[in-house]
Amino acid sequence: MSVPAGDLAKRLFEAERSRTPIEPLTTEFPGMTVEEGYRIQDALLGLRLDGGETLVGAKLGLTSRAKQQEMGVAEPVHAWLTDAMALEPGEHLPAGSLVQPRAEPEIAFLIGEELRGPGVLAAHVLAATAAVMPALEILDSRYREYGFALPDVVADNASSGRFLVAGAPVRPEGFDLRLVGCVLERNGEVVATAAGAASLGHPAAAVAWLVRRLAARGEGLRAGQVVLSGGLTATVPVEAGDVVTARLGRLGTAEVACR
Ligand code: OOG
Ligand code: MG
Repeated sequence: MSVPAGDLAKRLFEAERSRTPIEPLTTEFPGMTVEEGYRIQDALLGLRLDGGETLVGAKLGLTSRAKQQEMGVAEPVHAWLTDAMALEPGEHLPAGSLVQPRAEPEIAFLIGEELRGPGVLAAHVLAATAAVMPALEILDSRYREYGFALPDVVADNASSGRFLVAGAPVRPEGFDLRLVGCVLERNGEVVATAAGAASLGHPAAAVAWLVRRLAARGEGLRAGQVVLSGGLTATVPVEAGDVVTARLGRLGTAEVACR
């Protein structure tokens, strides 16, 4: 028997709107599959679009060992990004707008040419990328204390909250994205370090994995879309008064102040 995807999407949508965390869906539906999680995620996107939001791209999650160990989930996931989730450089994050915000450093891709199909590799992704930029994702789970299994986090749009894409756009040519250093700071203190290779070996390989997964559903990435290629380090919790900074070598710096 399948789960009521539309109803569960509404439950997650309402939890986000009311900032009231809920029990993981798998508590009520222990047999829920990852596939059903993606159906709920798509229904949730439908609710956002009906509410006036615009699809601006996609995100990868749980692509680095640091993240998989932190969350106890050993498989990558993907989810959607809308304009309502975007922070512009310099914009403050109102602490009260999210329930349990956690920040993570990522490398963002601005897609320059359509990417679709089951045979897409990292090389195709790099050739179709207009620019790479430093990013911070501010996660927020709809589940109490981020307690979830794989199907739950998929349904919850991979804990999407807000995201900032910053820096000056850099073409992904002439250097190795695996070797881009990553330093995450909170209030000037270094809390985690990594390199681009943390995300599935190469951030472009992570994006290629996403494109192949979308191809299996008849979808792809369009020119102009933004992709977050996966958190490189474990997250750091943020609260009012915190400034969180992601330094990503030659890509530059993304910084968010929370108040
Ligand atoms: C799931 C979202 C993971 C990432 O970059 O790994 C994610 C979570 O950690 O709550 O966005
Ligand atoms: Mg992320």
